[in-house]
Amino acid sequence: PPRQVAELATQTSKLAVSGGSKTQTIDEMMGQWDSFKFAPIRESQVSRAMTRRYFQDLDTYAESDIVIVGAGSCGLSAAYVLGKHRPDLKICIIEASVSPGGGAWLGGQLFSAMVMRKPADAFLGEIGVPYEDEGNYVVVKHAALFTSTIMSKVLSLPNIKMFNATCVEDLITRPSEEGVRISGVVTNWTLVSMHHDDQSCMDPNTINAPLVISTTGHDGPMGAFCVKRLVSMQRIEKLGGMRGLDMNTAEDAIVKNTREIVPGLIVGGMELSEIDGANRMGPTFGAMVLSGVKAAEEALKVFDL
Ligand code: AHZ
Repeated sequence: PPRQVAELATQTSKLAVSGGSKTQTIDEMMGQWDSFKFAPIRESQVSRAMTRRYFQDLDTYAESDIVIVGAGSCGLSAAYVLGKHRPDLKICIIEASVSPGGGAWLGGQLFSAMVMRKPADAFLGEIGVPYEDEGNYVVVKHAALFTSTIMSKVLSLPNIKMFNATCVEDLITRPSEEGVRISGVVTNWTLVSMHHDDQSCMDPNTINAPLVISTTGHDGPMGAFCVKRLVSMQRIEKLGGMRGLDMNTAEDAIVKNTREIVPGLIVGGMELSEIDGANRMGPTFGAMVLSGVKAAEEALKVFDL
């Protein structure tokens, strides 16, 4: 009966509160497994704990200050700098994959170590990732150490929300003196976006923002999304197309060319190589983090006005 259900819910939430307040350390827990018991819970509490927060976040970030598209090494670095410097800005990250991090979980091919050329070691020092100094470059013992650390820093910031398993499938535009200004993003669950061709119409959702930073990587099933859309909406004539690998040329070019491509859209990381016809650098990540820093700096100029 509904009354009993309500009473049980009240009881379990009281128990959960008292259970939660009696904090036991892990060391105290060890060796006590015979008497071990979790604090009780009602299933609906779990559902509500998740959905209430998610829908609150959707509401809060429907009007964001900055949207970052793509949570690879470049996007996460940009998010870190922005979130740290401007705790007053609402920063929303949209990541197509369930697992954020892009190509930065391994150092290259399937090898673990991650190389960063100097002076990008400054970024590792900033976020507290240890490395071996090899002279002109440094080596992090596992790329996942870098990626998990930057991600934990970014996700701990109160003014940043990441919506993963969600992709940007279009850009919001507004007429402006320069022709068009990018004013936000059109989103959908990635799994829904992947089925537009075999299901009936499944309309998307939107996020308004005066500034979008796109870091969706080089061309691929999802990559280079925003710059490809700029071509199809006739804001740029054509893509230069990423060129062959040259570490020295490529990394300098990516950092140098990190910029606002059309009003309201800053592009960073490997997505840039598709516009500019720049070389790829392969498995060296200094340009990704410093392009993220520069993209953040470009964005901050807009908000510092
Ligand atoms: O899932 C993508 C990845 O996590 C995400 N993404 C792509 N399209 C998206 C869309 N909506 C939302 N439409 C989208 N998310 O963007 C992220 C891109 O991460 P990445 O690691 O591919 O790009 P990056 O520019 O941050 O780093 C590039 C790393 C590379 S590639 C490379 C080479 O090929 O030579 N070398 C380096 C260092």
